[in-house]
Amino acid sequence: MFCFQCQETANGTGCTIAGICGKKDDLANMQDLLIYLVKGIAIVHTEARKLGIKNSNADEFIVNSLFMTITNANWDKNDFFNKVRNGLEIREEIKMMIKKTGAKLSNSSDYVNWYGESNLEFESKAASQEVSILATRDEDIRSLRELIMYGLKGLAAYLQHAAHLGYKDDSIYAFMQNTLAQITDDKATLEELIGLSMEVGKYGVHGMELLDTANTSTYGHPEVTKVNIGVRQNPGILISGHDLKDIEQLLEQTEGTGVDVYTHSEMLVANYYPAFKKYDHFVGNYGNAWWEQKREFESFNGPILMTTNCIVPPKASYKDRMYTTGATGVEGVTYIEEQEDGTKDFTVIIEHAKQCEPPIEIEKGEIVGGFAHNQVGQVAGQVVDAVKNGDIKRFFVMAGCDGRHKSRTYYKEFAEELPKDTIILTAGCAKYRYNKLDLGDINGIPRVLDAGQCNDSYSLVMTALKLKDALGLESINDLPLSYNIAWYEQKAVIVFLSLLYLGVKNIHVGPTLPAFLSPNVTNFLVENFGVGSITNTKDDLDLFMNVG
Ligand code: FSO
Ligand code: SF4
Repeated sequence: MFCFQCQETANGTGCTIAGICGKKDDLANMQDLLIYLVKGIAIVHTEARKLGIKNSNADEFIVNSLFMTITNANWDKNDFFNKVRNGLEIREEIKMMIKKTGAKLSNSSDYVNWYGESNLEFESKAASQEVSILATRDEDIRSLRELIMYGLKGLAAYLQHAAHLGYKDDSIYAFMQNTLAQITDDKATLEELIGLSMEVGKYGVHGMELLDTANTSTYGHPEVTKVNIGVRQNPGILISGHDLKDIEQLLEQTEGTGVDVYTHSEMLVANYYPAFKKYDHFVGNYGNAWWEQKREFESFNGPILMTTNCIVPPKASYKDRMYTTGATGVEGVTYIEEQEDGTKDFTVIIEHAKQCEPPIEIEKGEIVGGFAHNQVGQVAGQVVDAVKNGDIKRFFVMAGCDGRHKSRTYYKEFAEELPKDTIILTAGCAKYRYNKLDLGDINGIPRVLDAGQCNDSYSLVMTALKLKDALGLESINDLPLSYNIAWYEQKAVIVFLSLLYLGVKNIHVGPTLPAFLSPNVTNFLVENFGVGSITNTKDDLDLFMNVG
């Protein structure tokens, strides 16, 4: 195996024997094989599209497969066997459709031609060198191909949530597939791949915008909300991940059953949406970021529904209380299928909850969030006044991810050491490092403004654009705004590429730069975008506070 797609990769270079995340080499290889097949389907479907042939199964398959290979999403090797089998059928069906038109497929690579039937054949192909990331020998080409690939994986996650709510955009699917085809092309130059990675950022913005529209037109605009972090004395279900359609259905089905619902990690955002506030049994948020699952899932006592990554391989003590759905999977854990009519039946989880003890309280109190673009727009005047009269000196976008590394205490310390006349704009699970600190407010505006999930980084950009206009500035780079972003997995990569596409300069990415960025690609990002990493809180604060 070789995998270097996340921030916690072994020795900061790549996992080769087993993943730091827990991914074994056979699973890693099967994920590589699925990606290899996805590229093959993308090649044939891109050719088919030129002939006016469209196969919506291919669109769905590609999006779902990319999502399944995101860090900590799917741990079930059987899901990958099934997926590969299904993907081969789709690829062959499209080839047949092309053939019927009398046209000939111009690509004759192994991506479109390899075939296997048994799991054994799949495993042996999966372990072969040609399927590995390392098959691309040139480290700069490999770096750009993977930068693009991880951006597309992140984008796929957002597209799947949007599609779940009925929002699809064929132009994004077509772009995604054409791009996947291009990163298999040995003739693509470094310059072309750099251009392509910027295009991925452009579509990243479209994808996040699509999801924002899907979420807000279905559930209303997030609003300022105090979220309870304590517990009640009823049995509860904990729901984690990012999929709002899943929590909607869970809330509907648990109503009147005596079972409470709590969010974990990225699902916290559900508390901010008006549509979910009507449920009395929706108690609040339990716990912190994804990596604290082992402790927090144990003490929760009730069943846990994982709608997306991140899933930490579960401990035996709560594995039988875990359920997966969507792109996620864990061997031996019950998976909730979507039914023909598009709904999910959570009865088994609700009945399970009734047999469980109420959650053990691990915290008390409230956290405040819900500062997505619409809500911030409503207090924009107040914010602009505070900037003009000097009460707010600088904003810090501290969006992104949390993770296990000790070095991430930097973000807590950074938040604590920031001058009192600064505001943190956050989104994603990075916030758990500082959203429970008492950082106070400026003229009633909390010093930590949480927009929501990692995809709500889109909201932060909208906020920045609104501020830029209100302050009469030309570019968002003229704002008193710094970017100190924490990353972990591939959704953060699409957010990063989207920010670059929007022309945002001087983004600091930590706690370490991605291992998949080669020295030359890193130099390109430094020279053209001023991208940097982090050092220590004191030096970084000096740097940020003194940049005009
Ligand atoms: Fe991931 Fe990062 Fe959104 Fe977290 S990008 S790790 S669970 O912020 O949240 O999916
Ligand atoms: Fe290693 Fe991260 Fe890949 Fe897991 S996802 S195998 S930790 S690089």
